[in-house]
Amino acid sequence: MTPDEILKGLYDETMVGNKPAVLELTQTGIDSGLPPERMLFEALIPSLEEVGARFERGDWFVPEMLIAGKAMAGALDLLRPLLALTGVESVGTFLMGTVKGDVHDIGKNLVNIMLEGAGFTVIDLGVQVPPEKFVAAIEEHQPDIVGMSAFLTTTMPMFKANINAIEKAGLRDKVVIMVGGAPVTQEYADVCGADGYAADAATAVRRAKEFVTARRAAR
Ligand code: B1M
Repeated sequence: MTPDEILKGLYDETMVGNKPAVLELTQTGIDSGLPPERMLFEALIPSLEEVGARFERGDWFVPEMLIAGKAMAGALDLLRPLLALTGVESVGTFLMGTVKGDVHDIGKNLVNIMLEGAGFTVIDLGVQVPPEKFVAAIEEHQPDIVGMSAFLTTTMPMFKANINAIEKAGLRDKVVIMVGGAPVTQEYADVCGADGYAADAATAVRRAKEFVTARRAAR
């Protein structure tokens, strides 16, 4: 298969949630030396974006989103070792979670993979993380950065609730707080009192590195 055929196949089969075909095509891509970033950014992510657009238009429904998401997650599992470097000295510790009420995790997991690839130690609290769990994990792991993802306009207010809980626990000055997720904007991040925002995984890594460098310099 040519690279273009693999990419087109990945786009089409992710869209219809054909996980076995997506896994096979991802493996074919890996075996033939197709860069994992191309599979991600030229096929898998655009495919999920189209799924989202169809859902928004009312053409597709939750089951279609679910199977497409599962197919994408399977591909990410195969790509993870190629995207994440190993044996690199830790740049810093990043505590990450999707906020309470929100089960979306593909974007969060992708940010995690890219952070690990850049040398961060990532502690992933998973999805539906309540404020008290963020607080307990900060106390336990003492991360440099706390990252929160929200993918629904209805769950974005949890950023503020989490930040309030972190403040109340006397931990706000000890961590940098970054937020992100599909509906989040820089303006929203500012309003809820976060230190940083990124629209995508690559920008999240760049911002995280900048924050850690600034923290080290300030000590
Ligand atoms: Co849902 N969903 N979903 N969904 N889903 C969206 C998010 C939606 C935009 C679809 C749409 O209408 N176009 C819409 C939200 C609308 C809104 O509120 N603005 C939506 C909805 C409405 C819902 C339900 C309410 C549907 C329903 O039940 N009626 C429901 C809610 C469930 C809940 O959480 N309580 C629901 C459910 C689901 C599934 C479970 C079926 C499934 C999730 C599977 C999973 O994640 N395990 C699902 C899916 C797959 C999607 C879409 C199609 C794809 C999401 C995705 O994985 N994108 C999505 C449509 C879309 O996004 N276009 C949609 C790919 C991923 C790589 O991108 O997630 O944006 P993204 O992550 C990016 C950036 O956001 C950023 O970096 C990532 C990588 O570049 N980023 C950060 C993420 N976290 C960051 C943190 C940072 C910095 C950057 O710093 C800490």
